Amino acid sequence: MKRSRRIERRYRIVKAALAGALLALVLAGCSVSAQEPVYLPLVAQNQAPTDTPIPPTNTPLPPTDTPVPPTDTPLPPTHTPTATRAPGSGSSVRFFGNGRDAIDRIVIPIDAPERPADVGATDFTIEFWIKAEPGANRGGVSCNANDGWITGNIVFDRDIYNEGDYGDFGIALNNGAIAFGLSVGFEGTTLCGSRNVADNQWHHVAVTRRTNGDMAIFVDGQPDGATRSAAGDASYRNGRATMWPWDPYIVLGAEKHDAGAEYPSFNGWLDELRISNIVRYTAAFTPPTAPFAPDANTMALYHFDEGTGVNVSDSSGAPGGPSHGQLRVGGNPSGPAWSEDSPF
Ligand SMILES: [Ca+2]
Ligand SMILES: [Ca+2]
Ligand SMILES: [Ca+2]
Repeated sequence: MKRSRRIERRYRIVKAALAGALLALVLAGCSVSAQEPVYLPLVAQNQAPTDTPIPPTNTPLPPTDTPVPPTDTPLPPTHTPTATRAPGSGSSVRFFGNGRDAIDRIVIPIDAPERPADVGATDFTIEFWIKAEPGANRGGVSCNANDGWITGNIVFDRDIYNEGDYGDFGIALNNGAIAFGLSVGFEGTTLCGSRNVADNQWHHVAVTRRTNGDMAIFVDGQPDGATRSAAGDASYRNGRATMWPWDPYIVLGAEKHDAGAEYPSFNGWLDELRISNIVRYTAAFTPPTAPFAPDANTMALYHFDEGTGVNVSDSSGAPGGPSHGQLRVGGNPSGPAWSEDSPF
């Protein structure tokens, strides 16, 4: 009995001690609980570190050497034909080779709607009179190369940007001689003549092309080179979609896309441009001695005798026409300028 009381007393002591310990734990818990607000900043530290890299807000720009299409979408000429050419009152157009900002050139729309000046589905001839001062056109072309003509001083530009699709072509000065290039799809070449036309005299130039691929150049009625290259339709495909606003145009006197200094424009005079849907010359001939008169194969004819204003009239009378054009004037000296220096 005495022993069991002693045990009971010890049990009470232990019990009391346990109770005390439990109380202490509870108090300690209350203490931690009461201090929780103190640790709120620690919660804030769990937010994203402020030194996390922030994505750059300046979206990368495309390389600056990527050709950007001009934003001034050209409008087709709206004027009515004048066709009031007085004999002996001829003029020409004088380009200065400014070659930028779509200035110093003549533009002729050929699509939407399709115009007769859009030759190439059949055989064709392009001919004109040209005059240039020695040394004023220093561009050179890559002869016998596809698209080689585009680095010459461009006189007649029926290029489309990049590959030729149905086809594209152009005529340029190659160190004073004529170069005629044409492509169909990925195939094509540049035919180089050797006769100098940059001697400050007027010269008659004709280029011919057959759909079998035959190409030829004539200067002052003399053969100046011939070759056979890509066959097929070299016209501008009707309704062709493009992001390059000058694709569906013939451009005279400049590289139509203003792609850079390596594609120079023409510095000199141009007159009496005729575009035909047949090959008119197959051997030496006497150059014309008077302005052309339209016939059934004349698809476009420009006398450039307006002498003022920005409109150039197509006098061909071709069905589906006319294929009028416009001067886009600018630069220093300001071109194109009307000139009384002309063969007709
Ligand atoms: Ca004229
Ligand atoms: Ca092209
Ligand atoms: Ca067409």
